[in-house]
Amino acid sequence: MPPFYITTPIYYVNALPHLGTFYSTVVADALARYHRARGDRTFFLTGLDEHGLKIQRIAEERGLKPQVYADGIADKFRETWQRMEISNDRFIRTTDPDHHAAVAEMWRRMRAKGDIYPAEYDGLYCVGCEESKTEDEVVIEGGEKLCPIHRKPVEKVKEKNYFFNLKKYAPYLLDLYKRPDFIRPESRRNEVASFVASGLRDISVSRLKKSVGWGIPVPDDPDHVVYVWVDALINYVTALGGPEAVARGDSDGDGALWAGAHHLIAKDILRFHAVYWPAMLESAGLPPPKGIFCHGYLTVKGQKISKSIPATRVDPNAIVAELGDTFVDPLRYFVLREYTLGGDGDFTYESLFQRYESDLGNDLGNLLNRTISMAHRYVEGKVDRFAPDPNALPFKLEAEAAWADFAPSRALEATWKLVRATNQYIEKSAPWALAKSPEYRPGLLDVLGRCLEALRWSALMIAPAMPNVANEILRQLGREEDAGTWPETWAWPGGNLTQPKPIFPRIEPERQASLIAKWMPAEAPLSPTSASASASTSGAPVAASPPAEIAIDDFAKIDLRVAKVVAAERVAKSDKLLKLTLDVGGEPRTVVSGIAAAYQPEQLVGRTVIYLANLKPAKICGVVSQGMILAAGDADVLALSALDREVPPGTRVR
Ligand code: ME8
Repeated sequence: MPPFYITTPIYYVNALPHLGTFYSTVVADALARYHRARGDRTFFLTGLDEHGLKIQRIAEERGLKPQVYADGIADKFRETWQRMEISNDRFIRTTDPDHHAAVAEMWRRMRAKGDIYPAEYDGLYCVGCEESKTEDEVVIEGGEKLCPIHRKPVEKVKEKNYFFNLKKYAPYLLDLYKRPDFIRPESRRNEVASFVASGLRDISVSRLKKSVGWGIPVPDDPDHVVYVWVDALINYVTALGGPEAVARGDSDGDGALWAGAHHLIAKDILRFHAVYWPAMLESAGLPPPKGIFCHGYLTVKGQKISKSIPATRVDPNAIVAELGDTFVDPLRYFVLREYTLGGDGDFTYESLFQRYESDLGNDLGNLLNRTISMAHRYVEGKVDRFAPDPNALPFKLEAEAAWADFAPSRALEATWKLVRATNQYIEKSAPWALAKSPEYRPGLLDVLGRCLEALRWSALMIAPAMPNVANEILRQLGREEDAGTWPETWAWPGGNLTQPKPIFPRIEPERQASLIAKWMPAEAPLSPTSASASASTSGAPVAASPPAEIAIDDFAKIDLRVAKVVAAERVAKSDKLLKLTLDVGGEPRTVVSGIAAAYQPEQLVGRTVIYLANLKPAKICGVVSQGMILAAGDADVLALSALDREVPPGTRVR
């Protein structure tokens, strides 16, 4: 069995946990719990990214030393994760002393390889992204150069610092991407591979201490601090004992865990993990991680949940403060079951309450309650026989395959097949009828034993998602000793059944409505205050709630036309944008469109689309875009507009 080492991103201390960071952390936790239950050597790491200009400035604004500021936020994260039953083996902070040592060691190794060299840096920097930007990557508004993600001015930086020879690693990286499962899902792998294939630039990996003081000093050159992303990525190696331990892969320490390292991240930080990080590791003589799993964004009304857009803030702490700690497990279950890992998903409180009622209350809660009640009522709580269940094993195998495949939603779906099938089995075998005559007693015991065993299996199979609920079910079954294991054989081993106790109390509709009104005020502005992490075609933030009504005259101002794509190519150094040449009946038009993640250029040539002709031209990544094409989707493009029969380019669409 290979070891299983799972990491979350280390979150910036510029904000408190929200549903987005909760999601990544709960997914990692569930995977870790599953692998532990299977007996795999497991290590689960989460933590905080505390250095860099962004944090330095926030601390300054609050009149605090960065360390004092970071300590305060770190306490909040720790408390939150403890409350949410996050079972991390270490909570790493980039200000931890062993991390400083690991960063220094990695730096020395990369330098010894000849990959770090001094050079003049003259460019643009977005503090929000903590990343340099090229002229092509910024949008110009009101004469100012803005980061398309943060919509804030980028800063001009001109200083001497150290560079890393990233270009040299392009062939290595392209080769690495051929490994199945190195980057999942596959669409993300393709995106990264085409980014690397389009040409890499060397990256700046230090800043002058006098401009960014809050960081780890560059070994042997105290005038510089290590670039915050280089610092941050190394945390994954620090936690296993540092570069030496990982290079040796020593099995007596934690170094051997590296062979099973999986980084769970969202797509915002894919490039750092899939391009910079493996190149740094290779340079330092360390093997790459086993895999990078990139999940999508959770959104509210189509807008990415993000710390900088208050109306999208869904606060797991606030939910649990209101509904009690017993709601931690339902909330965990909801995010794991509702969203397919890898895709985007919209959050609503309505769907949270709905799953609580149906999956948890009606299916699982009901099964527990009725089974234990019947066992007490009909056979004094003593069940020493059980019937086989031909479907339990296939359901369990399905769940195992899904957990192994980073698919919590499918794993829980398979688990619920067992729960639901057992409820149906109760209806069909009608224990209440069997209880009427003593001659049916053996059959009655078989039915009840099968239900109890199904509950025991279900408890163990839901434990990665709902550890407390699992324990409570096992307690009611009198099977506490099974906690932390995975079901093996189908055989109800007997247990001291307690009195049934409902685990998912009903939340009355009026209560639900008033909570929703409190958490999601109807008037909450979703329009961008400052940021949307996914830039739309024009670089403007994605529109959120449905816009206000318009009159027909307003619509008449919009000039929609049929257009045919005659050429399509990637926009250099952008993984989101394609440059399209359109036949619109007259002069060909050029449009820059943010559809590169959903479509390959060659899929588009010859396609008919709907084109907004009278949009004011805008310069995007150095290309003048004349209008835009219509597509469906919010944070991500899901489908392109099309017509159901051929009409000539230029035809009006009304
Ligand atoms: O990027 N949906 O930290 P960060 C899903 N410090 N996941 C979300 C999300 C959303 N709406 N919003 C945030 C950083 N996340 C760096 C990482 S790692 C060496 C350094 C999650 O605080 C998701 O996992 O901005 C995303 O990748 C991460 O939070 C970004 O966290």
